[in-house]
Amino acid sequence: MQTVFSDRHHLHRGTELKDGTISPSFEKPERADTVLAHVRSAGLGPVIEPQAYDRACYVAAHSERYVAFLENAWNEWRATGKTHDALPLVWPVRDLAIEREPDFIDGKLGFYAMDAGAPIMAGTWEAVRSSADSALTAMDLILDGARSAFALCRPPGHHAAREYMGGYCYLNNVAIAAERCLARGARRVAILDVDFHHGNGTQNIFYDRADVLFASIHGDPAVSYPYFSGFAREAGTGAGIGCNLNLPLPRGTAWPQYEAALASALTRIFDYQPDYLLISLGVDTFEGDPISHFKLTSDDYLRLGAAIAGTGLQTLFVMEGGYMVDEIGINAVNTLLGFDQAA
Ligand code: SP5
Ligand code: ZN
Repeated sequence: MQTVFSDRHHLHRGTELKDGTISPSFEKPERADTVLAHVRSAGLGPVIEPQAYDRACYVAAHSERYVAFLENAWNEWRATGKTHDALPLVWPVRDLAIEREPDFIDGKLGFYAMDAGAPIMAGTWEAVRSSADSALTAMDLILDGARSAFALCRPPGHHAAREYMGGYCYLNNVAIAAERCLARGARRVAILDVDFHHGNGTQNIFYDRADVLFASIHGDPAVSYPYFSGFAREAGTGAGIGCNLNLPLPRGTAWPQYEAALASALTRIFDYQPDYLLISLGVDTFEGDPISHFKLTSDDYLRLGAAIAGTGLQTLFVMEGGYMVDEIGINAVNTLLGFDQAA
């Protein structure tokens, strides 16, 4: 299968508050470079650059004012004299005012964020655009007839909601690709999220919709980030009731238990009869991941890819999380090889 990748992800290299200090984020440029090296050494297929897409493609999944915020945030931050990464430090929770966008950047950052995990620096917007454009370009390969494609996206996207960033995510790449499908004539699209963390942003964007089925297998939010979404009772609202499937699993989950949840997600997806399948491919379910708590092995990713191929659907893989830099390439590419071998 073809991989879509942009070097421009290097323009974003964020910091993170952890262990009482600010230090380089787990979500670092070496992640994507390692995956790319394994795509090449495994002979997965050609690697191409993304096309440039109009911002209307991003606004299909996000609000206009949120995209404008992402475009302008660094310049507004810089205008206050600061040169370090922009981070929010105040959030409009519970009874605080959520109706009005603040005028000043410190307030805007909190207004448009769920956590302090999505720092903005000088090159962030260029990197974020290149990541979304990679998902769009790979989606177009599939819409033009390819059985599968791999969008090697960085930064990741699945925590980004219609109007907020968080969890290393800014634009929701898989949601933007799903909207592309629908804009190009698909009737129904299914998204399967196998990142360790619940894809709260993707759920948020499609929660009231019947034309996108969102299914996610993830760490139980009672004990795992993002804590405030991903529970099994979240099944959709309005026209979208029944089109959101959360399968939370306990800490320590290994392949046998994971496979059972995967089988039920794939059954639901098959019954939905989507025109296309989009995978939010996080490999932070790996046993060695530094921030997550499942126990999948590198061989298990071959099984994951084969199971996904069993749906028979045209499938887009979109890179999300995975933080053990030494193994992330093996695990992501094993998923794709497992798919190819079974397809
Ligand atoms: C896309 C994705 O996988 N985002 C994950 C965001 C997780 N944010 C919470 C990180 C908490 C890190 N705590 C590390 C403690 C290890 N010593
Ligand atoms: Zn994750």
